[in-house]
Amino acid sequence: LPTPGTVEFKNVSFGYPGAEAPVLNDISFTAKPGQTTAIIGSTGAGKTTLLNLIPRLYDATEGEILIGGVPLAELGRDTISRNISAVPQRPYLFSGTIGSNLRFGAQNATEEELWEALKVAQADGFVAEREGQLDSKISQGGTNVSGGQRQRLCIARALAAKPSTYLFDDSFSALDVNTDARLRAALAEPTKDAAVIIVAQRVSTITGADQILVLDHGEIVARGTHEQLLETSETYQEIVAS
Ligand code: TTP
Ligand code: MG
Repeated sequence: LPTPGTVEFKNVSFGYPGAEAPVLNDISFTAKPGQTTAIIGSTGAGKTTLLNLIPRLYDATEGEILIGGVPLAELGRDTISRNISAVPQRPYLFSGTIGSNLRFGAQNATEEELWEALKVAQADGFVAEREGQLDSKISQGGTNVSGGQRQRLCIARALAAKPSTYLFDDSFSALDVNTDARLRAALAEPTKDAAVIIVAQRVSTITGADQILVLDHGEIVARGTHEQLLETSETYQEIVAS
């Protein structure tokens, strides 16, 4: 993979198989390494669908997605999964230990690296308090940790893999505002050379993003920085006010 991995959408449209209307319509943007691209928009706007196209959970119906200038179809699934860490909207933990969950995608990570990832994800404190720490057991689906802890463990897992692209689907919403802010500040260093794409509910999560895409009914209706959008986009103003 030519690194660093710029993610580029070129006139991408997508509809779920069997559905009449497309969910995404003519989406074009570039997410550059070292930058944060944020996606905001109401529920059902297509944010998750858009993110899921990047690791090829589905393929675009029209248009093209490229990473590092190479079309996804030419990259191969192994390369894609090695280079992309996605934290899904409903993060999932496997039955096993905290360590084995963190090593998914980072088999050779040392314990030190796992603790470093946990620290960035603001998860080192509660893992240190658990009996067995990295060896502490996670039940199927991660039901013996809280939703916010599960989210942070999945963020730590994403970091441990050291990818060139990070996809965060609403990953900060279960966190209180202060933890959210600390976590994003801590993310700056480990993600500084990566393309970071963040779907967010809370505007405060993304005010510092290099570019914000406002998605509405599958279309990008506005784009810019927080300050620019406050001036130019009624949809964005409504989101901020809500
Ligand atoms: P999403 O992409 O899930 O919308 P979203 O992520 O913006 O919403 P939220 O903020 O609630 O997370 O859905 C867009 C549309 O696609 C919606 O009409 C539901 C539909 N859809 C399917 O038909 N099948 C699917 O598997 C998914 C994920 C969505
Ligand atoms: Mg979603």
